[in-house]
This record gives sequence, structure tokens and C-alpha cells, in this order.
Amino acid sequence: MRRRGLVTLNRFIIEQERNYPEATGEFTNLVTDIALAGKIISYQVNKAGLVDIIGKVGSTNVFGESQQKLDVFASDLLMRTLSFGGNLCAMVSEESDDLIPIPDDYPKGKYVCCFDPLDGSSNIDVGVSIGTIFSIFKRVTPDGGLGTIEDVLQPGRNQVCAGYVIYGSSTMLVFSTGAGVHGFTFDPSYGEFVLSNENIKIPPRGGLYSINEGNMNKWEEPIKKYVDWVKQSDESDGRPYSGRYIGSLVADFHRNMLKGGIFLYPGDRSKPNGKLRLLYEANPLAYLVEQAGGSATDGIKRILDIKPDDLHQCTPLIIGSKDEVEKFAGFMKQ
Ligand code: FDP
Repeated sequence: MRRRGLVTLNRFIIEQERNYPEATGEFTNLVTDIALAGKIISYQVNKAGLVDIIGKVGSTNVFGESQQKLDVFASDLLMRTLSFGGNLCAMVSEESDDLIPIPDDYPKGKYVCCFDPLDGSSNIDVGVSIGTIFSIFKRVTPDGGLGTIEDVLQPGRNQVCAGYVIYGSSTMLVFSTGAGVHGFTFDPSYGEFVLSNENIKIPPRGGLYSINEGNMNKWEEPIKKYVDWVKQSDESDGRPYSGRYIGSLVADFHRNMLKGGIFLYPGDRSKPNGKLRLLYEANPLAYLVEQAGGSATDGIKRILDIKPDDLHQCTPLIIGSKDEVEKFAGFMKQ
């Protein structure tokens, strides 16, 4: 096979777009803008311990959580980077209560973007991996004007692109436009994302389980029984599984996608819909995991089939290797 040499993110997207003669390049610009924001956030995250950028700014987000400076910075940066490219007609950010319009004087594009600017933010000041998650839809309202709530409240199966940037031991951008999941590692020496993980496939089975067991007393019986089951010994299916929970969704998801396993954030008695947000956490990761051959459900229903009715709604999320998610569903049906 002919070696392709160094494949930068831009070259990769252009090569992919060659297969779509109707492509306008609008989409290329959008992913490139997200990558640029990712590079800047990565730079800021890396020096979080060095400068006075971490700590609370005193404001609270829509969930009543106090925001930290880096979340606010990442959210503003994404808004500014994506507003002016002419590719979007509206945005949704975890850090803003309402739909974010594109400023008056700027062209309105045919896509909408929902993002969690800095997911896992409680880990910022302890040096643990965090990430930016994004989800892109084509608008459903007519081209030209501002986007509306209708454009963003689409079921996840309509996504045309989704991905995340993980700020970990290295910075990686992982995304899919519906033709496989591809990972790019940031090389700081020349400032480029370089293709490092082409066509990622999640193993169909995996021996890792990730759940916050501190919530156990609030779980319903099937969840307790499942978590009990993964801990029992059975050589035939590799149990007991190993527990791995970072408490930073992108990091837990990324590890399980590469190694195989299951991540669970179920509903419980105090939060029947769990904690994770459908539009900018569950949907994009569900799109990626399905593209990689895995599954994502709310315990029973496919995440990508949920029709949202609120920008910030939560959903239980069970995501990972196909067989593991199916096994969990079996417990829920009992
Ligand atoms: P965080 O509160 O630190 O922003 O949705 C946010 C999130 O982190 C996820 O990244 C993470 O998986 C989850 O919450 C952790 O929640 P628990 O602390 O309840 O386990």
C-alpha cells in the first residue's frame, strides 16, 4: 500500500470532501474553526496551574453550578470563533441559558452547533483530562435568516458531524462526519492536528466499567444488580470487570472507546434523567460510538432517537461496546 505520509486535519477533510462533489467547503471551515479553538483551549488548559486562570468567577450556569474561569473562557472563545465564519445560524453552549444567535452584521450559514466548551470542569484545578464536545446539525428552517430553536431540537440521528477535543497527556481531536471515526493528535512543535487514529473501532466487548458508585444507594434495583454482576468472577466472559471512573466524561469515553467497555450515568431516585445533557454530551458521543461500532442508550431507548424538547435537558447515558450495552439492557428489562 502507498504511504500517505503526514496527514494533517485540513488535508484529511479536503480528501474526504473530494467524495462529495456537492460540498461547498463550508463544512471544512467549520471543523477547522473548532480545531483552532481546541488548540487555543489546549494551550490555556496546559498552563492552568501556572497562571491565575483557574478558580471561580462567581457567576452560575443554568444548572446552578458555579463557573470557573476556564469554562467561561472556552465558551466565549468558541462563540467568537464560530460566530463570524458564516457557517452557522445559531449555537447552544452549556454555559448559556438560551440559544446563541449569530451577530446581526454577519452572514448566517446552514449549520447549527451545540457544544460543551469544557466538560469535566471540576477536574480543571487537579490536572485531570478534560474536553470540549461538539455536535453539528444542518438547519431545518429556510437558509438565510437566524436559526431557531427548531434547528437545534432535532433527534441526534440527524447530526452531520460530532466530536470532541480531549486535553490529556496529549491533545486529541476525534470526530466523525458519518464516514467512520478519526483521531488527530496535536503536535505542538508545528501547531497541527495530525492523523493518528484512522477509522477507530470500539471492541464489541470490553472488561472496563465506569460508573459513579457513590450514587449506589439512589439507584433502582436493575442498576444495582448489573453493577453487582460485573464484579462477580466468571472466566467465560472475563468477569470481574475492572472499574475505571475518572469523572470526566470525555476522558472516560475516550478510554473505553479505545479499549472497550461501558460507561454508565443512569438516572436515580433524586435525578430520574441522570446528570448528562442530551444536546452536547450524550448526542455527540452516541453518534461517535455508533460510527465506531458501539451503542448508546438511555438504558432502553437509543440515544440518537430521542427528540429533545429543551436545550439543556438531561438523559441517562449507557454507552460503549455493543455487547456490554446490550447486556445492561437485559438487566433493565428483567
Ligand atoms: P463535571 O461535573 O466535572 O463538569 O457533565 C459534567 C461531568 O463533569 C462529566 O464530565 C462527568 O462524567 C460527570 O459530570 C461526573 O459527574 P459525577 O461527579 O456526578 O460522577
